[in-house]
Amino acid sequence: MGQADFPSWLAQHVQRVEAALEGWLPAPDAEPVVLHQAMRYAVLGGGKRVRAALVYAAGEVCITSGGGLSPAQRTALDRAAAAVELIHAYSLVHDDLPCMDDDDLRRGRPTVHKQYDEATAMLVGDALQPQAFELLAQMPIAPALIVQSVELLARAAGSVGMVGGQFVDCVSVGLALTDEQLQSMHAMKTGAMLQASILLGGVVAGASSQQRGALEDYAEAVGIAFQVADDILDAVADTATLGKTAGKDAAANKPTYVTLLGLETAGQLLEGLRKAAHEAVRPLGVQGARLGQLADFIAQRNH
Ligand code: GRG
Repeated sequence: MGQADFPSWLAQHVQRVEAALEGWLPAPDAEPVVLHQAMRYAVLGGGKRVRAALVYAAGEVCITSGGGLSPAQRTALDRAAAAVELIHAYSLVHDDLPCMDDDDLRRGRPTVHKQYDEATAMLVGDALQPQAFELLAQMPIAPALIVQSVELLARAAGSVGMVGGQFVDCVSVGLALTDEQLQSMHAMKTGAMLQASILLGGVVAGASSQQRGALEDYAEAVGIAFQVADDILDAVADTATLGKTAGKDAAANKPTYVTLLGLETAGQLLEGLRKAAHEAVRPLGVQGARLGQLADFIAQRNH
């Protein structure tokens, strides 16, 4: 499993989840047509598919038998990967609304409320969320693993995870958060869904307790690394284009890792988290290398 084959592994798995989403989202001519078209617009309009890739990588790592994933496990991973992307897409649609970040562009295209309208955007998010759980419920694996998967994703997406973190973020505008408070907010807002993607891959693949332990340690590092990288990218992009130094969130008076730590220390934190992610998957042996490569991709991405 060399570094060189990572881009083709990633492209292949992005293609897999795209095909899964394309096939499982409601057809564009199914009633109510506009809602279904808007759901497809929200989900199929690009995106790096990092969360789906984490599901696949974690699942594949946990299958140590020579035969690899069974067709049923492969289908279950497709459903789990599509489910996390549906929740993620819903969160972006709602996050872009005027009552939240009020963004006009997402993934290089008009946001859903700009392309359609606000009520449609709200309902798109509302509809994507239950569809994610429908996909999990239909996974062809042991019922006990389905129940664990549903619970895992529900907790990560809810008030002690993504939605809770978004709430804390919304009410923190203009406040001086401590390092711990910022970390906790991001761990909930973005980290929880990334962590759930990793653990979901393990659950679906029937991971042993030793494998689950390694995935948990890896997930903790990657969950934070993603946000630190995002804050650095935001700050660097703004410095290049606008001459500002701390990024869009900072300009909106939202605390970020860069405003709190400075660019250099944030970069050091990111590198430490990247190394911690590699360390965490060491017990998984040679198979763990894929997760290490994915951690590198998340930490070193340029968008
Ligand atoms: C509104 C319920 C609700 C939750 C919103 C995750 C989130 C919570 C909002 C996203 C806001 C945002 C832009 C956060 C920065 C980090 C982040 C999640 C970026 C977008 O994720 P990527 O880079 O996006 O994985 P793609 O488009 O590649 O899927």
